[in-house]
Amino acid sequence: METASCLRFCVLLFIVLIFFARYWYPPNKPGFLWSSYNNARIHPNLACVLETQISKLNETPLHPLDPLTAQEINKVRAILSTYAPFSKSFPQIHSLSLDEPEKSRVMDWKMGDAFPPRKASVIAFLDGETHVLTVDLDLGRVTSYVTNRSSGYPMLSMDDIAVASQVTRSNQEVNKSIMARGVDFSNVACITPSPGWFGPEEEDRRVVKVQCFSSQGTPNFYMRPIEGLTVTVDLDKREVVKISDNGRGIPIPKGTNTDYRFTAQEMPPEMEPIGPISMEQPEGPSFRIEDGHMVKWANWVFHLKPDQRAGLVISRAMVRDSESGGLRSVMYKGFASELFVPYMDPDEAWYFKTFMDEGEFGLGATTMSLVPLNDCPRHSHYMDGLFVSADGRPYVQPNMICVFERYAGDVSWRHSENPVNGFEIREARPKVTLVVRSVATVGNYDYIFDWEFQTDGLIRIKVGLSGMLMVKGTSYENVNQVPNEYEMTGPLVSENVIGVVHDHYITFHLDMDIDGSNNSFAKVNLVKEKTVPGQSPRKSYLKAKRNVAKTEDDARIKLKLYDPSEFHVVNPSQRSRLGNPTGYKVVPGATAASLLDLQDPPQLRSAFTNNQIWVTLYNRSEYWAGGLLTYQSKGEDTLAVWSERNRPIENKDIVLWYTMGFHHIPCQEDYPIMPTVSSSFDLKPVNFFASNPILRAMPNFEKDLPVCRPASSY
Ligand SMILES: *[C@@H]1O[C@H](CO)[C@@H](O)[C@H](O)[C@H]1NC(C)=O
Ligand SMILES: *[C@@H]1O[C@H](CO)[C@@H](O)[C@H](O)[C@H]1NC(C)=O
Ligand SMILES: *[C@@H]1O[C@H](CO)[C@@H](O)[C@H](O)[C@H]1NC(C)=O
Ligand SMILES: *[C@@H]1O[C@H](CO)[C@@H](O)[C@H](O)[C@H]1NC(C)=O
Ligand SMILES: [Cu+2]
Repeated sequence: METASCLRFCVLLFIVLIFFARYWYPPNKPGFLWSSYNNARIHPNLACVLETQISKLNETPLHPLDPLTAQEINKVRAILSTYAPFSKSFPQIHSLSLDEPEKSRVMDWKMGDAFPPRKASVIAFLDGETHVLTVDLDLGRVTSYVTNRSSGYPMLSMDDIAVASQVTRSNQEVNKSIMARGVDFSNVACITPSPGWFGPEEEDRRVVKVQCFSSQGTPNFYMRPIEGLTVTVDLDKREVVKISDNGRGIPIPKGTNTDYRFTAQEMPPEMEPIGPISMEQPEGPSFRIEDGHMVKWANWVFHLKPDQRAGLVISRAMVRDSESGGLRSVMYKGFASELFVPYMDPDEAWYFKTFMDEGEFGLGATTMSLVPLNDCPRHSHYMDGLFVSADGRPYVQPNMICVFERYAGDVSWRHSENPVNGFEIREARPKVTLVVRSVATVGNYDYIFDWEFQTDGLIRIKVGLSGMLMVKGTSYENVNQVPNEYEMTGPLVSENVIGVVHDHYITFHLDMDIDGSNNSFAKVNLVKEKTVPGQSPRKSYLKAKRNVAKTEDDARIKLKLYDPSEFHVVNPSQRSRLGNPTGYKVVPGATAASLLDLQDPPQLRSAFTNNQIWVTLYNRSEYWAGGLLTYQSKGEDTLAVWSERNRPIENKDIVLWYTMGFHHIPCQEDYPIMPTVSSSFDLKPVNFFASNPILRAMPNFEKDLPVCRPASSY
């Protein structure tokens, strides 16, 4: 029986593996030793299965939160083209996505009910003006619009990036400067860093910086900067407004051994080979994705969708009560709201590198297809994004999210009992989780976003950083040539290459709805108590003191190791059998805080990183921590500004914001591509369940796990 089921999968796999073998290991690859090593890893008789579940885009929405369909996007485009302000020329579309219905409408909606009106939220740009519009698809017209909402501009479109690159390449002065450094123009790759905002000089027009690299001899051009050459391009006039060129004496790093592609490796790794490895699921995965977007797994149900700006959005996350079996609300909506990456170098070619990658470039827009079996394991389900290009037409971003079950060999709970007490007990339960993953590749950097759901009710949000450092060219080849190492803005990571010190901050919008919308935020502070003489042999102990935040001011949290607290979102009107309010706590992981001057322009724009935790009153206009229009913004529309209103937040519909931070001092191992560095934080039930919700979880039994072996051994 077991053998038969293994064999069934085997045939399919065999075919797929042959295909893969041709793809991964081209027959004419150089390096004899290495290719025979590779071939040893292809075992044509292995009995397992490769099963890629390809998503199908819905033709009609099936849930009020479902993204706009291709038909709906086309309809919005048609409505916009007859809209009076756009009658002369169609604007550039920088964002076009579902305008979600009011929360209460979504929460009341049940399968089979009529839909709340389908609306689109559009950010368009025409003749120097930003138009923020709402289009009602049922009424067939624009129902609300504003122009120039705040200082900033919309997310760059792919067209903008193409324009910037083309304008730069056709500039004679740039051409001359690049040729003067001995770089052949056909081997030049340019990137388009956003300019940030640094006062009046670049205000009132959309600009982008352009910097170029030599791609001669390597696809990893990031490691070969043409240092000091920065071109400022006006995106709308399509012209160069400034060229700063002060790095001519700096050599372009050689870029030897920087090609990271598997096919370019000529030597095997210096280690014992690891055999093929994968998780077995003899009966296939246990999750379902219904109607394209509803994910159902174990005790969890949630809505999942791709988003051009946020990457992925989790909505209506509900967990089944371990006693009653009823579904209970945990989180109405969760997503990465902004990503701030300031580089620590005041030079002319570096000072502006203070990216707000999400509002400036988009985490979904920069997401590319995941690599099966490597980005996501076997049995993953892949979901496509349907996004909108600058001309207002839909396009598919294929396989941009994957969903899979993870068994990493961990234990979800266990105990063994010492026989001295009269019991011979060894109980352990395997930990299986469900992961939702997408990876944004914002230029050189890759951000791996994981939302991991556990059966004990915990949600772990994890971000992994990989890809390429943004490096700076230098004339130094060795630290012994450097008169004063502290004068460099980062360590030497290769000859003529400095890895500039920088930070990464990812701010999450977490609209917690614990058993309903009206929640409170409580700090549970550990306080050191001292005993009075004679009371106890102890001198000191800790007590937990609960403080419920009344206003937004009370909920701005800076983490402190020596003044620790837990941070609970509770529903004060939903009490457990014991009278405790039901809740979830946010549990910070390894993190970092921004140390920039609070008045430094990048920090003003990213003031949402001034605290690690904030709680705000729910407001459907307050989704993007760095503001709706982030590009070149001055910081008047950030989470920090909203929180200043100091609204009451006790027993209200509230939103929790958490910022995860990384300080990054590069090192040699980050060159030429970084091994993933990650951090996470948890949303963990606290007095939410009556007791351990996975007490009755099943152990693994040998009989349920047939072992796949090479077919020749049967
Ligand atoms: C919007 O900004 C543009 C460019 O700065 C300006 O010409 C226009 O008058 C502004 N429109 C409004 C309504 O403020
Ligand atoms: C750069 O300048 C050289 C010499 O003037 C010219 O031959 C070449 O076509 C130019 N390249 C581009 C891309 O404009
Ligand atoms: C939440 O509280 C408000 C009063 O602050 C009340 O009007 C509203 O009905 C409550 N909502 C729910 C879902 O209980
Ligand atoms: C909701 O947010 C917008 C944008 O920040 C703001 O203008 C509006 O006053 C807010 N509404 C409330 C009730 O706070
Ligand atoms: Cu980094």
